[in-house]
Amino acid sequence: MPGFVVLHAGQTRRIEPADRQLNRHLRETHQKPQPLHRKITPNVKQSDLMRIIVHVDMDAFYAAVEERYNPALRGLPVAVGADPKEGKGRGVITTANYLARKYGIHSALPIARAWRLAEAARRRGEPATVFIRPNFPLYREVSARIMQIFERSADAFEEASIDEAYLDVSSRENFPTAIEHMTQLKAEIREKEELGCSFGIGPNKLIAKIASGHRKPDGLTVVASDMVQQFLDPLTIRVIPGIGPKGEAFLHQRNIRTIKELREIPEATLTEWFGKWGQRLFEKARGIDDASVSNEWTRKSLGEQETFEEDTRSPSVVTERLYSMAERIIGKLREKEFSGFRTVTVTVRFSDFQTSNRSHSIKNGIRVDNDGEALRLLKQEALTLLSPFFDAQENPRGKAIRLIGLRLEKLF
Ligand code: TTP
Ligand code: MG
Ligand code: MG
Repeated sequence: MPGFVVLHAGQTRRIEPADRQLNRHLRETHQKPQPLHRKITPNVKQSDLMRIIVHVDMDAFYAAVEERYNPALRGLPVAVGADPKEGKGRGVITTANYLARKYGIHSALPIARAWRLAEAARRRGEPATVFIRPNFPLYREVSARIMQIFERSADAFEEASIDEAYLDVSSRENFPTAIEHMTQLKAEIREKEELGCSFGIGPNKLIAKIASGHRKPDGLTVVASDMVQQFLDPLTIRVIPGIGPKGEAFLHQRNIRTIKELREIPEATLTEWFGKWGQRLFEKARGIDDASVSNEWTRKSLGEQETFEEDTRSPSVVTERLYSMAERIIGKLREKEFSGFRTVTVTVRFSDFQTSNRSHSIKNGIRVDNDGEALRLLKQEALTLLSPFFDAQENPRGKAIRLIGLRLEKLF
């Protein structure tokens, strides 16, 4: 029985999430089961709850974009990078598609060496490699569109590089729903952008990132929290973000090749070798990572989301929650010593997971120095933004609401 689940396109496998396991245990011991739709109570810190973090990385990104816009390239080995000048070129490969990788061509390889590898393959009778100069504006444009798709699908989103992102989907509550959703997302990217990507799902960013690289291309690797150590142990230390060629060589000299071997090194030894980074490495070897998923802009905003115990159609229930969020958010705003805000956003997620945001910006902003007044104005703004979700235009089929969020942006 594998400790973690690797899903490829079209494959599914049943996973028993921790909360179902817990409930089975509770029932067997004649205790009351917990509701599966966990309510995120405002005074429970997110770090106290089980998180579900996704990392997604596009497959052979620059090369895949080139293939998408030039179908003649499909099925051929493609290397994107400097001009090879028949083997005399300077510069490096930015990336190669998976066919070219079979020849040993990869990112950061000197272009002249890539050329020699391609020539050698050609002489063996294999297809010739197509060398292409990078078209960065195109990659940025495609990246921006993909990021928008990812961003819509998460409670919190972080663009980690041109072709990768972290999504916090904790409010989707369990691994199976997250898996289903990410499978859909993968299909959506394939359909809209004709590109492949690999997903990793885990209890934190570190595990999600390692998982997304575990099976590439077109992978979906899921590591539940109780499987973390089993997943990590046999892997090479090189998969740990921050261990580059130098760190790897240093550890190899000390006979440390796998994460299991790294885990056997005492913390004091690691700090002696690496200083403060040694402490982080000690944690990473154990799959520990508390970093939150956040883009710079999210730090400049303040908000809360809450999933209802049961989906609701009651305006008074939703309004009441929204008002109490408003109170807490104004409190936080003052705690963090901001003077005010300019934009208010209300998020509504319906029972079918369709999620909509409505925002309003107030030209001169709302100041929090007169606390009572700011709260009154915020409640008014929030209610104005919320009410259309109850009318036939925004919600023609009268869907029930699953989650509500309130966020203040453009803080000052
Ligand atoms: P990666 O995600 O590292 O690589 P990739 O998407 O090409 O391939 P895969 O993820 O399937 O292994 O990097 C994303 C893009 O960033 C890549 O397409 C080109 C660029 N890049 C460089 O320009 N130089 C580099 O050294 C690397 C690693 C990537
Ligand atoms: Mg990639
Ligand atoms: Mg990447």
